[in-house]
Amino acid sequence: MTGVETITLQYPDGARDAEALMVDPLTRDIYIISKRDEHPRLYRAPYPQSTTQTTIMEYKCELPWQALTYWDWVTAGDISPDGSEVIVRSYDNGSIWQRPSDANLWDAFGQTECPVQLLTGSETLREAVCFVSGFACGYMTTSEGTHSPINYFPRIFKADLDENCHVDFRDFSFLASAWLSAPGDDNWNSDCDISDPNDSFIDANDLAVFVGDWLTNK
Ligand SMILES: [Ca+2]
Ligand SMILES: [Ca+2]
Repeated sequence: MTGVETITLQYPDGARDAEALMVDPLTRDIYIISKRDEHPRLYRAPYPQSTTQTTIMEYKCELPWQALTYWDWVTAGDISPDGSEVIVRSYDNGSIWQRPSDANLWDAFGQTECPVQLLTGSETLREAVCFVSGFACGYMTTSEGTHSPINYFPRIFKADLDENCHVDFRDFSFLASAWLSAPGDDNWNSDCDISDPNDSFIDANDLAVFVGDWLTNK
């Protein structure tokens, strides 16, 4: 290979096995999550990383991941392109954490954990995960070996009224504008009728769905 530089990293607390490597798009820091620890450990190599000297990484936190069992090791992770979310997968579990605005990446792991769906049956070694953005929002997973399928998991939120993959105040403004409206009203907006079932009226039933989505996908 050409055009490649080597970054040599060292753990501050002894050798560890690790398979999850992430780059923070906001800071360009490199993060590694340890694999075979009962509680996975997060390490940071701050930007700019040396290509001539060994960088001793900083230990930042343990992942508060109660679903993991002893053999359910972390195999992959990714940070969303806007830096607002972290997804981590193990053999059997996957979760997304929201990073508060203007916060450090490790602060995300102090936030509410949102478990996500994985296809553990058809993925034998379950080694990779990444966010998808741009044309769609969601995440992809795949496994080791040749001809491993790539699985796409769309994240669809009814409350994402402007379809930008986030549920936030901008979406809420649409719901508020259509509040207590019905077809024929000047402020009627059928997109806001997200209650289950749709009932051609915008009220607390739609707000309940909205709040649920907002708490899941900020
Ligand atoms: Ca939105
Ligand atoms: Ca409704």
